[in-house]
Amino acid sequence: STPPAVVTVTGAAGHIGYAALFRIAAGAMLGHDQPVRLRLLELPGAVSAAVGTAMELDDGAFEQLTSVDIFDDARAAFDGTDYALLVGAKPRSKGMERADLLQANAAIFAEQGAVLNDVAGEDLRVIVVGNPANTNAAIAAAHAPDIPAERFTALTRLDHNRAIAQLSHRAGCPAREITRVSVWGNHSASQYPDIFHARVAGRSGAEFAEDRAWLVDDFIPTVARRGTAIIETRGASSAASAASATIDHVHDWVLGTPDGDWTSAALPSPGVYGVPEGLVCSFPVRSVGERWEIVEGLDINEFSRTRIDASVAELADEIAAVGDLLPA
Ligand code: NAX
Repeated sequence: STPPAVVTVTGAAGHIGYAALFRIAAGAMLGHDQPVRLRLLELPGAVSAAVGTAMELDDGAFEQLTSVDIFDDARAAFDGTDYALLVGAKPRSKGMERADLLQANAAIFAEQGAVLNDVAGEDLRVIVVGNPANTNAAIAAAHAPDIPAERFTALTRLDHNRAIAQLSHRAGCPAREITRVSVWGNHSASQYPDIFHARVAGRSGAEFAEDRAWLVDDFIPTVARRGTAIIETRGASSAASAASATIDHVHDWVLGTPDGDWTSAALPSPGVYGVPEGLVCSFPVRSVGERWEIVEGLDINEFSRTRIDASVAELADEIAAVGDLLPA
């Protein structure tokens, strides 16, 4: 029988963790035939909430859920892990500057990267969800010298899915008829959802992009500011959609992207598309043989270039702001 995969979820008692765990247990992430051992990592004050979540997981009687263990110690939670879903992060509090938020989280992810380096399984895959996700992933990778940098990724699949949803409304077609959308850059308001290479129910995405007023004043800002719109409308930040996108990301990484399509994920740049090496930047990607491959050779027009460059400049600024937490 298939040996169980070890999945560690940090911030497991938070909103995204709560929504993700039940779908992971049900097989949505790694497949319905893959047994899973769940490890929940929380801050000491939230351990009781995690224990309650574990009781509910128990009550799901999931066929492939082998065990659920709860930790407030990263070393124990990451020991031998195959998948690290790094969701837990320090939220921005009132009056906190962005630079302070970057620093506080950089410290968390530096430590988690170092611990993963010491104790994680041979075949570790990491997805950072906690914000600022791209830079947190870069910091974790920098503190894990023995793990290939490409194993550290950050979530921009939610932005990708949001772009598909908006385009499907515009085109009046179902989401499944839209392929080859690309999200470039940072998971922030500077991100660039690119439809120039998309296929939309048999038409080219570039046709829709010809309506520049819609593209610039509607589509791009709606996708990039969707998180804020959700907070304003729902009264709480995106949780189930973020959990769903996290599951999509790992699912496609392990089980492959569909033929003829690609998705978006933030990965350490190998120096392609003018993105400096090492910045964790969102690219169009395919998964082949359980490895992300950046879709190369796309023609980047002037409009796209300017927007990609702006988001990449923001990523470079973030890294500069936490520079003292990067190993020399
Ligand atoms: P919650 O505040 O509901 O949950 C976060 C949990 O993490 C808390 O239970 C907290 O105790 C725990 N935690 C904090 N520091 C920890 C640490 N060092 N080790 C272990 N656990 C720790 O937030 P939630 O709504 O679940 O969001 C989690 C993160 O996802 C936030 O940083 C949020 O900004 C980020 N998001 C990222 C998205 C993306 O697309 N990349 C979209 C959704 C979301 O905004």
